Amino acid sequence: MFKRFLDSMCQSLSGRSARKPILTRRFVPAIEGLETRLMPAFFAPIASEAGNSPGDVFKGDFNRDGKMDIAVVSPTTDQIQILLGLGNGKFKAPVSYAVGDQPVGIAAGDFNGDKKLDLVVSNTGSDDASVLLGNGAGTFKPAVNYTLGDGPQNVVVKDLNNDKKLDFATPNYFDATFTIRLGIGDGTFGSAKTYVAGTNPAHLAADDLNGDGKVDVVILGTLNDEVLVRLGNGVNGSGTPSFQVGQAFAAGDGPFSVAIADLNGDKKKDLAVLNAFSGDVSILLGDNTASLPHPSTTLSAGRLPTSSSATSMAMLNSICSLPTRQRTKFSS
Ligand SMILES: [Ca+2]
Ligand SMILES: [Ca+2]
Ligand SMILES: [Ca+2]
Ligand SMILES: [Ca+2]
Repeated sequence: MFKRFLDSMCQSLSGRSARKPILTRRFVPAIEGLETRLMPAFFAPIASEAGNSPGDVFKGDFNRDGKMDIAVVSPTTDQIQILLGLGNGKFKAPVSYAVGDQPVGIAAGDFNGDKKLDLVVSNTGSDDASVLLGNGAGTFKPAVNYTLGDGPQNVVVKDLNNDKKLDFATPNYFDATFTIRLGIGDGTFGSAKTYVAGTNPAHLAADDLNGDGKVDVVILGTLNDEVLVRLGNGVNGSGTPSFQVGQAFAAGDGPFSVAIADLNGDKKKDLAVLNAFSGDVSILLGDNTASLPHPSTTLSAGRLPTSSSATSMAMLNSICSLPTRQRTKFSS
C-alpha cells in the first residue's frame, strides 16, 4: 500500500500524469450536489489484463516461487483477479474469484499461520469484507464474508490488539465509523468492533504514532479536508482495542490516501497525505511526545508543493529519487 502510494506521489511530482481515481457506482448518490468533488476510492489500474476498471492492487508472492504476483479488485464485476508473475514482467492469464459487491480495497497477510498469504477484500456495495485463504500455490479458497459498516473503503491488515494475530480494519464512508475485525488466528475473524471515525471517512491507516507500543489510527475525511488521529489506549480484558477521542488536523483539499513513515529521519512517525482535489501532498511531522493519559501527539502541516515547505519537498524528492525498490524502506 505504502509503496503504491509513494509511486503515485512520485509520479505526480515528476510531472507524469497521476492515475485517476475511480468512482464506484455506490458513490454516485453521495456526490450529487457536491459539484466536482468526486469521491475517489483508490488509485486505478496497473494491469489491463485484469479486466474492466480494475481498482486496488496488492502485490505479493502467492505461489511462493520468488516471482511477484498481483491481486486486483474489479469493482464492476464483483471479483478479484489473481495474476501469477512469470518473473519477466509478464503474467499468466488472470484467475477470478467472486467477492462481495463492489470490491474497492485489498490487503494480505497470513491469517491462519500456515505461512501462505491470505487475502482480505473490502466491498463497498455489500458493506462487508471477503476473506480468501491462500493454498500457497497461487490459488485461494472461496471467500468468506464478514459484515462491516456502511460503505467500507480501504482495508488495512495489522495486529491491532497486540496478540500476534493479524486483524483488519476499514473506514466506513457512509456511517462515519471504522470497523475492526480481530483475527482468531485460524483464518476466521471475531465480531465487528465499531468506532467513531469523523465525517465521511475515506481512508484509514494504522500504526503506533507516539511510540507507546499501542496501535493508533489515522482516518481521512475527504470531504471536510481532515486528518483525524485516534491514539490507541491498548486493549481491555477481552483483548479489544480502544482509542482516545480523535484529534483533527487540516490537510489539503480532498485528502484520500495516507501513509505513515518516518519521513525526516528523526525516528518519529510522520504522515504523508495525498490530496485528490488540490493535487498535492500534506506532510504532517510527528513529535512523538504523547504522555498518556493526555494525548499530545502534535503534527505540523506543510503543504506540497507550495514554497512554504521546501524541506518537505526536498525530502520527498530525495525519496522519489531512490530506486523504486528502495522506497519500501520508508514503509512502516
Ligand atoms: Ca509468484
Ligand atoms: Ca495463510
Ligand atoms: Ca490481533
Ligand atoms: Ca500509540
